[in-house]
Amino acid sequence: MVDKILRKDLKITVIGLGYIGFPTAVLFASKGFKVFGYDKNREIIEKLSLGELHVVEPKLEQLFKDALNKGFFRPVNEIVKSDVYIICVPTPFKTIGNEKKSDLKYVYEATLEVSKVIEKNNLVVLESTVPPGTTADIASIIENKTGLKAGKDFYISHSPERVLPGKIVEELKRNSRIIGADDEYSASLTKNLYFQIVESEIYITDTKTAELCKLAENAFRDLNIAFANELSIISNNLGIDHRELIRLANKHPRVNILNPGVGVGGHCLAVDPWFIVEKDPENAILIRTAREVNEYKTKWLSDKIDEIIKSRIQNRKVVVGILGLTYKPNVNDVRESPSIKLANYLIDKGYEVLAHDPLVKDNLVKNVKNIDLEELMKKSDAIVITVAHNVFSDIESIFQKRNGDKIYIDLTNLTVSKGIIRL
Ligand code: SAJ
Repeated sequence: MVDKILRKDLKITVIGLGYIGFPTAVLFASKGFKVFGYDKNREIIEKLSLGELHVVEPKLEQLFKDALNKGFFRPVNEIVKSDVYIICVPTPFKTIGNEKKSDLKYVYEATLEVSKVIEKNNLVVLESTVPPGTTADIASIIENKTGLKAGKDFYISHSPERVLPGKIVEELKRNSRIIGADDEYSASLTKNLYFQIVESEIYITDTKTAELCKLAENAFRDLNIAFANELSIISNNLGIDHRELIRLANKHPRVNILNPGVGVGGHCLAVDPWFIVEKDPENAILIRTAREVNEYKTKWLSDKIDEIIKSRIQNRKVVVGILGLTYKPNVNDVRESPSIKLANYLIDKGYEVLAHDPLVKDNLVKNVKNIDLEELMKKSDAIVITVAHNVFSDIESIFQKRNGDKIYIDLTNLTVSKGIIRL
């Protein structure tokens, strides 16, 4: 197999063509491997077959078109026998009572698909973010279904991605990578394979450590953002500008406070820490609390906005316009978006909420109408900046050209002028 990797004479099937699987598949194809991109969503496969992208990321379009034209990348809706199977399916959470638990149904579905076609000496790599123990579980499933033995007849590893949406192609190449495997040959095969696309260090460990490592990275960031969010609430209650506070505190050589915001969204930070809580609920006290603080921040902002509006406008229906629907700036992803949660809190309080986000397609957000900026400015009594997209960098001058009878609120770092309330 190592020879085949070096000769690029290897068939790879990537299962799940989302934000991670698709760029990963395209990157392997761009290096000359024969890559089959498998997704059970037929719409994605049809689109890709026509040369159309469903994931917007810098540098991705050209790489994809080249790989498709040269025949190195083939979108498929049935799993194809290959040497390597890379599982990149989503791992959302499900809410059971007060608890949030990982929902591994897509991982298990993908494992069953692989079990149908896997042969001796093949390699399975699980890239999806999972609770510790999952790679060992899927190895057992494949063993039970096929009679093949992991580490002897077939090889298996966990290689969690670490890329930042908005910089996926660049970071897939540049970031170092962790590979977890429970036998030496699985580890060395995976390392040889990823060495073809990764230009940085590759570190080897066991599967459980690699699984927890990925979760710990995202929980670490979630916790740090929770600290900033909590500080912003305390500052507001004490009449202190948290931007000034954080700017000054960060002058200390060993302090680096992150930016408070509308809350924490996306399919990673808002989800992964719960997978640690699930494994040790008694002891994951800080990790759970950070999640709760970040969720509370959105609710707290909705109460604050309500208070501000009620102090200025009474006895009539108020329209709130929010600028930004995505979970963070300059991406088109709305999963777990705190801006949408904020919009829903405001709707629950009786406001009509309109939104403007040029990066989001209308049909992605069902409950909040996405209209153009001019119409939003005209129809809204209060305008709230929720996401600091680059396209909003001039928003302050647009506000200034308007008469002052509207309430302007900035939940980002975009504006500086008086007259705009910053929370
Ligand atoms: N956010 C803040 N304040 C900040 C930074 C972020 O409120 O100072 C918010 C963002 O607005 C967003 C959320 O946090 O709602 C998450 O954004 P992010 O840019 O921090 O991270 P993601 O979710 O886009 O990507 C993370 C990254 N993980 C880490 O930085 C540890 C990325 O490297 C991972 O590959 C990715 O999760 C993943 O796929 O797990």
